[in-house]
Amino acid sequence: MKTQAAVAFEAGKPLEIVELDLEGPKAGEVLVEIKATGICHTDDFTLSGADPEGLFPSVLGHEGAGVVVEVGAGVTSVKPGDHVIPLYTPECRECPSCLSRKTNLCTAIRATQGQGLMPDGTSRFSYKGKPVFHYMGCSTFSNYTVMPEIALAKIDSSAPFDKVCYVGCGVTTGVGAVLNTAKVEQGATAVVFGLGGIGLNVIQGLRMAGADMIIGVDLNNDKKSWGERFGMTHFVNPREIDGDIVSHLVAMTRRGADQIGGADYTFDCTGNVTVMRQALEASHRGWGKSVIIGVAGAGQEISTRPFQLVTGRTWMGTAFGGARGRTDVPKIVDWYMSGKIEIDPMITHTLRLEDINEGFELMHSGESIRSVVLY
Ligand code: NAD
Ligand code: AHE
Ligand code: ZN
Repeated sequence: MKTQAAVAFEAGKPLEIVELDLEGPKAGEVLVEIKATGICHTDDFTLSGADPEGLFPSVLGHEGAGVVVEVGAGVTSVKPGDHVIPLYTPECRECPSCLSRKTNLCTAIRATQGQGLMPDGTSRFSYKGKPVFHYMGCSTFSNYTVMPEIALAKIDSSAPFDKVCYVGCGVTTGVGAVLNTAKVEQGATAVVFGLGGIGLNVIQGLRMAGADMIIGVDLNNDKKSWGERFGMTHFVNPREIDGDIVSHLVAMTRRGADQIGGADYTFDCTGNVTVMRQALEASHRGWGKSVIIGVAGAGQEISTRPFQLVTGRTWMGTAFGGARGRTDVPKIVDWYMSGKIEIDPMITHTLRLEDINEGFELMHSGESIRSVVLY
């Protein structure tokens, strides 16, 4: 069949809207009509050429929602007409990682996914007879895509596609980082670096967990009101303080008899390795947990004095907020439907596929929180 798609032909170049050929689903695969897709900073990161796994030409996009059109042989968990969210972190429930119960990082198809291919080692997309790569196993910047069955979460069919597509990455990553990865408790103090599409969801997760003090850090002052909208209690622009950001945050979080300072939990939602170090060092001596969410480019490394860890801080990371997609994503959609979490205000822009490059520009200028493309 044919599908309209925004294709990344080359790193650093705008996406091009073209008609691709799409092969139907093979055994264990599912053809999905994508109804809406968010644009995440990670799509921009890969398009920029900074992703060591970036492949071109490819169909980017990993934050979608849609409807099952056709299933391949042996598919039993979804059927045509089901509403689904594609999962870049699948959940096979059979691999050693899934069975360990210690991680959400299913390994069943990770190798081929990283090569831009379906589990059988081939692509379903082609342009003028030449293969086009899949991306993160999802490729939601195409109106139709083929997904492995284990990478689809079946969701409430009354949930609006243009909102719950965001559960496919940003919402789950931010809220999950707080609830699944850091396991934040009531009354905690927290610092969130980077108040974009992920950071605001960390803030809403912290509010759900009952954190007392939620400090947001961003270089863009417009993000102050955004953070406050979701539960942030204090805002710091590192460019507008005297001295160093770590000392500033430690001073802000000084409480109790020992007056040591430092937050119980800190989160990097920027992808900047200098910020990642600041986040670790702004966490509390003895028990602070610092969670890396941001994705850093090829060749970037993090560093700190080992003393920071010797003295009890924990440096950790999270992918997809530690969520097991087929199990957790339908629950998060239900949280949205019952009003437990908010999504609507964060979808600041909706675009047509033809205008998808505008979504990247809005992200760069800091104007958008999330842009969503509607098919
Ligand atoms: P975004 O562009 O919407 O937001 C980034 C925010 O960080 C912006 O508000 C920006 O002003 C702020 N910022 C940039 N540099 C800063 C600095 N030095 N100090 C303070 N603030 C700064 O991006 P997003 O969609 O929220 O994604 C954030 C990061 O999370 C990206 O690196 C993305 O690739 C990553 N990500 C990771 C996962 C995961 O599973 N680990 C999932 C989704 C996104
Ligand atoms: N391919 C990159 C890393 C990209 C990355 O870290 N991706 C996150 C999801 S970001 C979603 O917006 C992730 O889930 N990672 C786990 C995984 O298995 O990819 C690189 O550096 O090579
Ligand atoms: Zn993402």
